[in-house]
Amino acid sequence: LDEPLQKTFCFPPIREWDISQDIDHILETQSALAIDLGGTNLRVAIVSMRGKIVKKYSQANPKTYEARIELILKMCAEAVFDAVHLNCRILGVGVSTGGRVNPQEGVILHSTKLIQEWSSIDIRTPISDALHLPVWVDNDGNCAALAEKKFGHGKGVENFVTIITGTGIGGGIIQHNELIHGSTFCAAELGHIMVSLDGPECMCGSRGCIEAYASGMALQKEAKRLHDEELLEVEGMGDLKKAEFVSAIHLINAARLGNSKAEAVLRTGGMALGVGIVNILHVVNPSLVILSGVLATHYQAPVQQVIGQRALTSAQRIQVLTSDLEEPALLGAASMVLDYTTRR
Ligand code: ADP
Ligand code: BMX
Ligand code: MG
Ligand code: CA
Ligand code: ZN
Repeated sequence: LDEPLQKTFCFPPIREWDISQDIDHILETQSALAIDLGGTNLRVAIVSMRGKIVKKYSQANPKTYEARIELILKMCAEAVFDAVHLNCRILGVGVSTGGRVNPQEGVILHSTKLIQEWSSIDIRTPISDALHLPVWVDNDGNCAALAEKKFGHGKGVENFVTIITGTGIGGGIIQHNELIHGSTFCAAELGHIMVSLDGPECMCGSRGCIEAYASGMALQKEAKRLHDEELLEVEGMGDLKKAEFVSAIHLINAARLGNSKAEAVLRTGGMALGVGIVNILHVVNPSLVILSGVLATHYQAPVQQVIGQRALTSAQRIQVLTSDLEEPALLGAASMVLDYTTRR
């Protein structure tokens, strides 16, 4: 502009607008409340859009419907209160739970004995009524797959499968970038792939399921059996008193210290899981399998080995990775909220 005109239109200099700062702010503050209900634990977390767990709350999952709902609402109320002070804006609630879930209705259709009094349950209504927030629900293994897709090794991978070990074994299948739910919301119940005609009893009422061989609960049962027969203790493990609570962790420690009985249990678990995964490869032929949960690192090598021995040539080259996510089920629950509420 020439001088006189500049004087006539004397605008203040326009502030240089840094859009990346605004996006940063949104990613930091826009958050979801995530809930994960498992065979042992009930967890609630505030999760930011970036997939950061800002704060986490853990309790034992109560054994009755009434106590469970009461505790969920109490933990959520505490988290909503804390979110204000943490400068987190809660957009909605995502629920990850064991059991067959109809995500459209927000209903848990059926659960195994792993979670009692948890069949035909509308979980959406009590939470949305109490918190006045939209609520999304899906199965925990399915949520773990969503988390891998958004934040983990599944980013940009069109076809992959995830297996999550906890008290039970959960699964999730991403096919053409979408979760598979199946005709009655029972797809990807990968813990109940059967690898023998008889085999150990499973919490689902059947037998020979990979969950009955390789889950945290299966290993704990074997640990207890060995402990009762005084076969678990080995030198270097410290004193395992007769009455002490034994867990999968004791079994793993004993195996590491050379206890051959414990090693055999873990070997069988790894073999069962591996054969189960080979079956998955032959049904959906994913390019990647992601193992997550408490036992993932113990199973990666045996699973890879069984694939090498037992899979068809065309399925041999698929990758088996261990998840690098802290809490896949919780993060996946959050991702349902973050993806839906920001979709245009
Ligand atoms: P949930 O099944 O309730 O979702 P978790 O994923 O937290 O719960 O898994 C709990 C199960 O994992 C229990 O059976 C517990 O004994 C077992 N566990 C917890 N930590 C470890 C660990 N470090 N190594 C092996 N097993 C573990
Ligand atoms: C059970 C089953 C699955 C679940 C899996 C992992 C119920 C209640 N649960 O196989 O739906 O995905 O456990 O659950 O039917 P977790 O307890 O190990 O987290
Ligand atoms: Mg779980
Ligand atoms: Ca599943
Ligand atoms: Zn089963």
